[in-house]
Amino acid sequence: MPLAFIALGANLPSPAGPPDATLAAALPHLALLGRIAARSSLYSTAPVGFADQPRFLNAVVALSTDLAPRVLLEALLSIERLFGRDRSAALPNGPRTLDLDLLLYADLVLSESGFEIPHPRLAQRAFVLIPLVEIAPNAVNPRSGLTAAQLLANLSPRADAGEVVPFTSLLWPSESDRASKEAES
Ligand code: PH2
Ligand code: MG
Ligand code: MG
Repeated sequence: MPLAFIALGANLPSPAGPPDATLAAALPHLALLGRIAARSSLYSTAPVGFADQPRFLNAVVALSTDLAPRVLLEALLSIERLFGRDRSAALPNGPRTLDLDLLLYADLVLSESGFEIPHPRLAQRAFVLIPLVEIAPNAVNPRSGLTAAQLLANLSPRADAGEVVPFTSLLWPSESDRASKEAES
């Protein structure tokens, strides 16, 4: 089954609650689209592109899926709408209740109007690369041939990449917490 990587982001409350509740509540919806093969931890990140807005929470999920790329994209947009995403008057790079971006889809390279894989800004964004490297350091961007870890290493010296710090939430247990809970029960 093809493996897709999806970036999750939020910086406004949604019907599910604050951003950590939104990202946690989005997971079962993503799981309906395939199998969640890996999930990064949560990161609190400085807004990139439009500074005067709340900090974001970001994460990355690896989804193994039989959905074709377009179908997957449409499904992601409909999950965004479920969580109150309103694109009507939205600023580019502005605040949002939930953003689900398709970063990579197997080794596919695709350029259509409004739909590009790999995600065109993947290599510039620490808030995407840090969680991606956490779960898949060797994932390759088929446009450049560089791995996620290489992209992050190239990005590090840049001041405009955005500050990223780990964020702890009871709604988003780390993969190691979950493993130890299972061992106890
Ligand atoms: N998303 C954007 C624009 N800026 N900044 C951070 N920190 N995190 C995001 O997810 C983000 C952003 C556009 O989608
Ligand atoms: Mg985005
Ligand atoms: Mg988006």
